[in-house]
Amino acid sequence: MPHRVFQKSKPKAIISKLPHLGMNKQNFIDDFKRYYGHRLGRDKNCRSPHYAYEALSMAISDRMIERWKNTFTTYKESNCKRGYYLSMEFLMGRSLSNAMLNLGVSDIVSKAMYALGLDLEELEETEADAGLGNGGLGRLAACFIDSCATLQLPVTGYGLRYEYGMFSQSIANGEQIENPDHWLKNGNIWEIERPEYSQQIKFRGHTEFYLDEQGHEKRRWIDTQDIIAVPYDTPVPGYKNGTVNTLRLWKATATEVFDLQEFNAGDYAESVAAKNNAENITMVLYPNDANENGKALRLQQQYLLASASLQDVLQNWIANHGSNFNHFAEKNCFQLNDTHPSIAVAELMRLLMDEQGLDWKDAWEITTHTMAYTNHTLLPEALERWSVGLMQYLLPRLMEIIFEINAHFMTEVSAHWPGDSDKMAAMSIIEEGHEKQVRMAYLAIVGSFSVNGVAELHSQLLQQGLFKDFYAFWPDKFNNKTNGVTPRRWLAACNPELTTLITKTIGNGWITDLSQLAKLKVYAEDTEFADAWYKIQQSSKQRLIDYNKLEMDIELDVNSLFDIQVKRIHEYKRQLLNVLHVIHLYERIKRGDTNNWTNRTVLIGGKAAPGYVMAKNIIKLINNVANVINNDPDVGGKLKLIFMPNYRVSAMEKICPGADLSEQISTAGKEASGTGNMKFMMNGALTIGTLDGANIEIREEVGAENFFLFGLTETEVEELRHHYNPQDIINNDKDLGRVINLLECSHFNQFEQGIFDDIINSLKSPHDPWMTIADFRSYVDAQKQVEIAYNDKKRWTKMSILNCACSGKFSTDRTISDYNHDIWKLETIKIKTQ
Ligand code: 26Q
Repeated sequence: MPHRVFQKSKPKAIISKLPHLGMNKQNFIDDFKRYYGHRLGRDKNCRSPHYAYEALSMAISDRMIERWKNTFTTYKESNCKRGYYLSMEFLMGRSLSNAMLNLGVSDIVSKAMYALGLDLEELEETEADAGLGNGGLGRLAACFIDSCATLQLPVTGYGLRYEYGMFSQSIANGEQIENPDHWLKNGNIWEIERPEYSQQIKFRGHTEFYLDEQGHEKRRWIDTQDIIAVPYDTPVPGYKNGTVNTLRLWKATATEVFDLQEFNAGDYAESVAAKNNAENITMVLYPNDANENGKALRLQQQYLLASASLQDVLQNWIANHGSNFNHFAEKNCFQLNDTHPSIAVAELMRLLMDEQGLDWKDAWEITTHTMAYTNHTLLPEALERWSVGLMQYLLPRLMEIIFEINAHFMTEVSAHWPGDSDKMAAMSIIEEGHEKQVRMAYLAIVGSFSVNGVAELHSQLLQQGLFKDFYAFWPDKFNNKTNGVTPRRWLAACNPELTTLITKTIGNGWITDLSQLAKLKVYAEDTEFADAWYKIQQSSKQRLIDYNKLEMDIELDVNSLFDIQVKRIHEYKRQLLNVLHVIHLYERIKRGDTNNWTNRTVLIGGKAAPGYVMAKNIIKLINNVANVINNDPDVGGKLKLIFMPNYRVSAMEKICPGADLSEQISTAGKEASGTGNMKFMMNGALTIGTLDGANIEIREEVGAENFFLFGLTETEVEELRHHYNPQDIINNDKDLGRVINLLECSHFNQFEQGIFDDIINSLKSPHDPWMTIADFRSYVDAQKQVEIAYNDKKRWTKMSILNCACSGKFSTDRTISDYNHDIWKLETIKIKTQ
C-alpha cells in the first residue's frame, strides 16, 4: 500500500539507464566541488568537516548507485534464486571508507581530497556509526552482507531502520551513563527512501470464518489497526566486482486510511497521536537485556520485520510469476538471524493461505523448504518466549497458526515416540504452565529445513543439550557454520600499513581469498619481514594511544604489553576474571614482587545493558580499580588499567590493529562463537583464552604453541558444578586470597562502602554459574607465559605473524560459501562491469 501517489505516466526507458560516471581524480574533484558548493551551499569559510564528508559521500554514492542499478537489472534478467538475511540488527558502522575501498577508489580519492586541501581521515571521522545492533549478532549480519556482495550472491538484507541505535556510553564517577544515539540527526546520505514499496502491517483485531467463492472454509483477520512499513535501501558494495546488493530497512509510519477515519470522526488530535504510536515501533533498538524480554513493542518490531519483508518478496514473486507458487521454494531462501524474526514461519503460512489461497499442506511445504534458522546462544535466559495472551491480543491470526503448526507437530512426535507424553511436553512449541508461552526457538526449528550453530563446540552443544530431542527427531536438519568477519573492514581498511606489507609480500589475492595469508608463514622468521611487522605493530599501538589521548587525555607507554578485552559487559564473558588478574599484578607491585617485570596496559571496553545491574557494577569496579592503580606512584609505568568508554564498530577499527593480547576468557560452553577474537587474530594479536566458542578453532588453526590456553573445559565446568567450593580455592591460593582480601577490605571503594558486595558474593558463591574463581590460578599462570613470550621480541613477532597467517578460516567469505553450499544453494551472478 503506497502512501504516496504513483504517477500515471511511465518514465521513458532512456532515464533508466544511468550514465557512467568517471572515476579519475579530476572527476572526484569536480563532483566534490559541485556538491559542496551547489548542493550543500558551503564555501571555504565553512568550519565543519561534516559538509565536506557529505559532499564526498554523495560523489561516492553516485558511483555506487550506478552499479546498484546494474546489479538489480542483472538479477532480474537472470531469474536466479534469491537469498534473504532477516535480522533485527545490522551493526554497519561507518560507510564512507568501506565504500571507497570496495569501489577501488581509496587512493585516488585521497589524492583528490589532498589537492583540495582536505584531510580524508578527518572527513571520515565525522561520519556517525550506524549502530543498529547490540554486538556480535548485529555485526555478523553486517559482515555477512559484505561477503555476499563480494561473492556475488544475490542476497538482500532485511532489517529495521531504528531512529535511535545502540545508546552511546559515557562514564561519570566510574558509572555508565546512557545517552540516546540519534544517529540520523545530520541526515544519512547512504539511504534512499522508497515509499513506492511500502507494505501494510496488521495488528490486533480478531479472526473469523468465511466461505470463499468456491465454498471453502477460510479464516480472515479483521478490524485490525494497521501501520505502514516504508523501506529505506542502502547499497552494499562487493569488493571491486561491480556487484552492489541491497540492505532494506523498514520504518514504521501511520496509515493514511486509519488517519482519515479518525479525522472524519473529528478526532484530529487522536489521529496525530496514532501516527506517533505507529512511529514508535521503529523508534529504538532494544538493548540485549533480560529485563526487556516480553515487551509488546519488541514483538511489534519483530512482526513488522517479518511481515513487511515477506510481503515484499511475495509481491515481487507475483509481479514476475503470477500467483503460481509451485516453484517458490526453489527460488527463495530466508535465513533467520536467531529467533528474533522467527514469527516469519507463521507469517509466511498466513500470507500463503489467507492472502494467496493455498491450502495448509502446500503452504507448509513451501515454508519448511524456504526457512533456515541460526542459533546464537546457549544461555537459557536468552531463549525467546512470548506469552500466548500477548500474541493473541497483538497477532491473533498468527497465534492460531502457531497452535495449528504445533498440533501437526505434536501428532508427528507422538507417532515417533508413542505414548511418551513427557516427550510431547518437552518438545511442544507451546510451553504449558501458569502463563502459556510460545517457545520461538522451537517454532523456528519446526518451521525450518536447516538449524545451525555458529562454532563447532556451540553446534555440538545444541545437538547434545538444548535441542537434543529435535536432533534425535531430525538429525539432518542440524549443522554448523563457524562465524567469521569480513577481511575488507577488519584488515584491509582498518590496518592500511599491515595491508601494504602483506600485499607487497604475497600479492593482493588475500583480500578476497583469506586462506592465502598462509603464504606469510614462511616469513615468520625472516628478519627483514619481522622487523617491518614489528614496526607496524608499534605504530598501530601509537595510533591507539593517540586515539585514547584524544578521547580521555591519558598517557600510555607504547612499549608496554597492550592487553585488550572489548565486548559487551556480561558475567559469562568474565571481565571480572581480567580485573582479578589486574588486582593481583597491582598487589605484587605493592609487595615489591617485581623481578623480571613486564610493563602492561590493560584496556577494557564495552556497554552494559541498561537494566543489567551486575554488569553496571562491573564497569564501576573496573573504573575504581583503574583510579587506584593509575594514581599510585608505586605503580608508575608498570601497570595501567583503562576503561575505554563507548566501545563501538569505529572504535574497534582503531583498537584491533593496536592489540598485543586479545582476552577471550568466557566460561567454557557459554560464548557461542565470539567474533572479536577473529578481528584481533587477523591483525596479529595473540589470544589468551578458554576452550570456548571459536577460540577452539582459532587454536587449532594457529597451533597450540601460538595460543595461551587456560581454564576448565566445558565438560569439566559441568562436572565441577556439583561440588564447586570457591572458598576452598581461595583458602588454598595465597595470590587469590590477597586479591579477595583487597576487595573485601574496600581498598577500591574506601568512600563508597559496600558497593562491590554483590560482586564479591557472586564470586564466592558455590552457585556462581560463571565459576570465575575456578579458573583464576590457571589464568594467572597463562598470563605469566604471555609475559615470557612478550619479553622475547623475536618470538612474539613470529607468533604474531603466524596468528595473522593462520586466520584465513575466519573470513566471512568462507562462512558465507559454507552457508551457500549447504543451505542456500544460490548461483553466483557475475555483473558486467562497464
Ligand atoms: C532479546 C530480547 C529482547 C531484547 C533484545 C534481545 C536480544 C538482542 C540481541 C538478544 C540477543 C541479542 C544478541 C546476541 C548476540 O550478539 N549473540 C552473539 O552472537 C555472536 C554472533 O554469532 C556470537 O559470536 C556470540 O558468541 C554471541 O554471544
